[in-house]
Amino acid sequence: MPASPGPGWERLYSEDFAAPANRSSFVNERPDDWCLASSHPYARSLRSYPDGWGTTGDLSLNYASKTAGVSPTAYGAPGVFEVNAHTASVSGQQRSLAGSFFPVIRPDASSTQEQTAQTYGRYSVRFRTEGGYPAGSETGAGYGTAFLLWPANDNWSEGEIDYPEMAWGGKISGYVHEINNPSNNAHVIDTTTPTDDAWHTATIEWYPNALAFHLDAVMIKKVTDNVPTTPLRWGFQSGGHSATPAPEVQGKLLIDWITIDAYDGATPPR
Ligand SMILES: [Ca+2]
Repeated sequence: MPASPGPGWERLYSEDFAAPANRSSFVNERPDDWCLASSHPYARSLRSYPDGWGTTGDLSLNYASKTAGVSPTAYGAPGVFEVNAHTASVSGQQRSLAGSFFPVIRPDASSTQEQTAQTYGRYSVRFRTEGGYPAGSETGAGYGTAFLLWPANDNWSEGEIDYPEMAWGGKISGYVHEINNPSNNAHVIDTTTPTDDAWHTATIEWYPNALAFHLDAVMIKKVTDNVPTTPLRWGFQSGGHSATPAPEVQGKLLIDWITIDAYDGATPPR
């Protein structure tokens, strides 16, 4: 994990997942609460969608308490957060389970918006996936993840930036939604980089009037329109991608580290 944010940025958040956590430990403080139980080692670092919340189209359920954990090591990386997607019985029904989380960038701030959102900034994640799609197919109904910037006030018309977004085992991609017409994509980011061949580092740099997207330290896209100007929170949602995964489909999203920086307002976009 880069120790210094470098010129132009102030480090707000860094999580290397150094503390192991059992898979059944990601339990929310209250059933409908987004906060993890206060005794959890990541209670000040991450929040979770409540257990049982449906994902888009109800293709799967968010179930942190059955899917999330932190391993001491995975694929040569120390301290790795995992979402272990699988099918299990919930209330007598077989359901596909994964989980969605977002970092707490200012845990001592007074409002939820201040705790989780900012205007402009830099977001980096080192990640990979393992499995999660039907045997013999990397495009069939499996699991997927969107790392996304979403309006802190939940007013979608203020914008949405998804990067990296991907079907597990597919290619890393991304989307910039149109301001005031968010069901349209203003920009699409395509790569030929698979999600499961190696660790990859994806970075969004969000400046006033510019968005720059980096993959493994190479800038792959820069856009200067449809740049949000109001507070957004960053999180990562995993679940059924395009359809409900078959019961035999299982896999993992793995995250080695996350960093989030504030923009200093002075340094021009790279
Ligand atoms: Ca780590």
